[in-house]
Amino acid sequence: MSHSLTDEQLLSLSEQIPVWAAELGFQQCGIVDPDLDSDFAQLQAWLEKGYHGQMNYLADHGEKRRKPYELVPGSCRIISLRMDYTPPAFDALKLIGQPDKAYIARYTLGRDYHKTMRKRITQLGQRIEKETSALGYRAFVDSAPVMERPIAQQAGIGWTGKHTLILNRHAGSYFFLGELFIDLPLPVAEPITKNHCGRCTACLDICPTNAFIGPYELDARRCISYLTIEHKGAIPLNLRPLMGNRIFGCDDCQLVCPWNRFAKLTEESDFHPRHSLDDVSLLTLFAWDEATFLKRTEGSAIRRTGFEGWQRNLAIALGNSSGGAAVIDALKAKREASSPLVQEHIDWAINQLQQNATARREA
Ligand code: B12
Ligand code: SF4
Ligand code: SF4
Repeated sequence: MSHSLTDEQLLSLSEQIPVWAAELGFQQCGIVDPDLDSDFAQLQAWLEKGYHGQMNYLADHGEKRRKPYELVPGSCRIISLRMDYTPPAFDALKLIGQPDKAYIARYTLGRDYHKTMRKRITQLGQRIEKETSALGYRAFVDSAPVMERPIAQQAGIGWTGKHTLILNRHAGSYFFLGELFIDLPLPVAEPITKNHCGRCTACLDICPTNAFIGPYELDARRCISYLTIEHKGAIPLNLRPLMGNRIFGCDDCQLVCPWNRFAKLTEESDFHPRHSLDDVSLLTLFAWDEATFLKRTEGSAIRRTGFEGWQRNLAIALGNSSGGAAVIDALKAKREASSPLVQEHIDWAINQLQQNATARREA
């Protein structure tokens, strides 16, 4: 769609967009005409090393990742948007230290962010359209082949931390990213070129599964977030004891980051915990049947792992728990009706608990 706005009108619009974005619940936004050539080369090198595991979709649509405007013909700018998600009254470190409770990553305790974000980004598009009368636009959150992090960095949202996430000096890293592709040649933001990680290596050192090859390089196949959400099938035996009670996602590399002292609590009620998922025992969740799982995870990103993945993850966490007769009984009771994959993880858990109990007796 062609536009008839003067440079002055485009400038004034670019100043107005952050105001509308804030009204829609975004904490930050930046307009960018991205150059992704070097990021794309890094992505290719990462894929060639096989660090993506089963996430084959990351290798699809190569050219569209490098030249994002091909996704939305006619578009010539991207508005990158940030929405904070830290839920209130959630003591993550305390929860990780309680082996009989479930740890679910803080980004997914409430409503699926894809839904909330996409709706708001589309509303931003509608707001701009109202002002300009003719606009071509499209909203993206996570799902499409869009390299969201380098785009956010070039849009001035933050820098890439050694844990590979985007970080902001005033907001830490607990936020989602989304994009609005538009066909107006708006003035662009200053990219963030300064990296404020300095000599810190806290995120690399804390990772429970040693998933970082080095700064800025993650072997997703070892990352608990990948294992619990994206990976289908059996979890490698050597990684299971290292997963602790993390049954969906992982926050450790962000929890230790000094910049997250500046993260603000979200006022977005969609991201507040549902069904007490921020304080629930492993046994309570393991007792859910498939119907309960589907009901309690309605509208939540947790559905992505599926009921079988959910039970598999819980069986591992129970194997890492403090155990006792109730846990062993629950594992045995579920075994019969479970899939072969879950049965194998249940057997591992029982064996693990028995070995731990023997070791404790002998100590
Ligand atoms: C695949 C994916 C994953 C995978 C792989 C993660 C990864 N690091 O790549 C898994 C399942 C493990 C994952 C986990 C998580 N994810 Co994720 N994920 C994605 C997704 C869909 C694609 C990311 C991607 O392209 N990875 C491929 C690799 C190669 O890209 P990369 O690491 O960014 O590499 C770039 C840079 O690091 C740089 N680079 C590479 N090497 C080097 C070397 C040097 C020296 C330098 C300077 C740079 C550099 O170039 C690369 C290309 O741009 C994005 C959404 C999207 N469409 O972008 C969300 C996204 C990145 N995830 C997100 C979140 C919230 C998470 C989790 C925190 C969730 C959780 N709590 O469990 C964890 C964090 C784990 C971690 N430390 O990264 C958010 C991050 C928001 C933010 N603040 O940055 C995103 C943007 C989703 C969203 N819309 O909000 N995720
Ligand atoms: S999310 Fe957890 S497992 Fe993945 S890199 Fe960060 S600390 Fe390691
Ligand atoms: S923990 Fe340290 S190295 Fe890691 S992202 Fe934060 S500041 Fe950077």
